[in-house]
Amino acid sequence: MYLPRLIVVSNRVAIADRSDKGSAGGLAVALRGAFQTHYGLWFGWSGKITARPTSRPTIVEKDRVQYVVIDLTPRDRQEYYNGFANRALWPTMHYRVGLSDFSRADYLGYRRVNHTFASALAPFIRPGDLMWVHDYHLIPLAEELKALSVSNRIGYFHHIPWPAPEVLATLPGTTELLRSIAHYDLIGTQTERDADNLRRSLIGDLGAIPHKGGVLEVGEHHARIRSFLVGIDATEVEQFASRSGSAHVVRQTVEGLGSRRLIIGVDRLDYSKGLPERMGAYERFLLNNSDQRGRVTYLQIAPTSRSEVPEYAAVSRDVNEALGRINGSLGEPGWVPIHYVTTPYPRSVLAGLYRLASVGLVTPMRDGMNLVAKEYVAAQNPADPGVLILSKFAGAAEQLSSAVIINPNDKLEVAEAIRDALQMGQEERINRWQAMMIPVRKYDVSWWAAAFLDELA
Ligand code: ADQ
Repeated sequence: MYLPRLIVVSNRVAIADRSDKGSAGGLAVALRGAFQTHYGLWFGWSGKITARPTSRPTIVEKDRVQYVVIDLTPRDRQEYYNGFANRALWPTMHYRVGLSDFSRADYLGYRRVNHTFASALAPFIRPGDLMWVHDYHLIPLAEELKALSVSNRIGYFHHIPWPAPEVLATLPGTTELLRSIAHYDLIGTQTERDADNLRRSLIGDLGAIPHKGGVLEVGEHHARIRSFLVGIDATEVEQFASRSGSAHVVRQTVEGLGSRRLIIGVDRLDYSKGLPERMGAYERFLLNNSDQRGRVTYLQIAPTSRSEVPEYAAVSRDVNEALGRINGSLGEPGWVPIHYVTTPYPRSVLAGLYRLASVGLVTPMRDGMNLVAKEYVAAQNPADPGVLILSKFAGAAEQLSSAVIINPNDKLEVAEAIRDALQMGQEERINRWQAMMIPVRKYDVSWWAAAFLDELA
């Protein structure tokens, strides 16, 4: 079967690495699957900074993929990446309007870098290539490419939530971004709720005309908007988890636990993941169930991310404050209530740790999908699975309705869910787990990439 060449564009490019090193980021994990079937090219920022602007890319070939990367200037990184993308768009799209900090200079920097990306990429594009652009950093890219006479089909996948129109409208510049996004032929969101929010913004703000099949006519453009819930490589996680017992970290954890039961959380350190709130709920659980003190251990793995953005330093302080308070006031000689580590782990080790845990705590305040929820489920022992506690505000809740679904803003509800999960009988655990494994296996990462690319082609 003939497959067109695939060009993937994302802010950062993760050059393939078979060493199974940990990379804490959902996008890199998800995209690895897309290149397993298509020959292709991956374009984006190298992660490096150079003093002078350059649009001459560096090219690296590896495992059937050509990586084409450019460096950014300190100003680009500040305005485009730390600024508009991560201090304005990210909080607004996660419904944290109060944390959003708009600056016109950052917005102009965001548009400028999108223009730089388009100019550097255009010479590599051949007729017939399928183009797939990823995430909120690059909303204007199709418009920039089309201005350079690129006429290929271009799809866009939005990995984070698309907020309700009233929320989006609080951020200056978004009417222009809506005009830009309409240049894509296909726009994928995680959930139907996100797709609906985007359609409502386009209709309300730009007077777009809805047609059959989720297509919107926006001026001279026709964009199709559909949800494609992103999946994981379920088979890999299952295999890693069932073989992970010998890994050093896993053995060490087993020894350290003794007869205690493990509760696990794995997240990038980000305010959207609700870590201080989660720790507060665990504290409430220990206060209300004093018989559980010394009988459970909560392991929170949270590698730092975006540390140059002030709100991330603030969440790090909040986490450390909660950690000190809880471990100081509830810990006892020989028992630490929360173990907190900031190290990235290989995927195989993470899978082993998930499998050890009686409870998976996935309680984001908002999340596009949340792959950790699916990884936790896939890693469980089928005969004796643990219980997933999942926020209703994670996209994953749309598929994993057999998890224990909670509202992360209600500490007591989460505390009670932890208690119930620890007490849940084997039959109920198995029933819930089997129900969740059906979508986790069926709608895996290969399904996601194939479904999007088929539709785009
Ligand atoms: P993220 O916000 O990064 O992703 P998530 O979906 O949970 O969140 O993905 C994180 C990934 O990083 C997981 O695969 C996890 O295993 C890995 N990871 C986390 N901590 C790690 C550690 N210490 N060591 C190694 N690996 C670690 C964004 C959106 C999500 C969306 C994804 C994919 O915010 O909502 O699900 O993209 O679309």
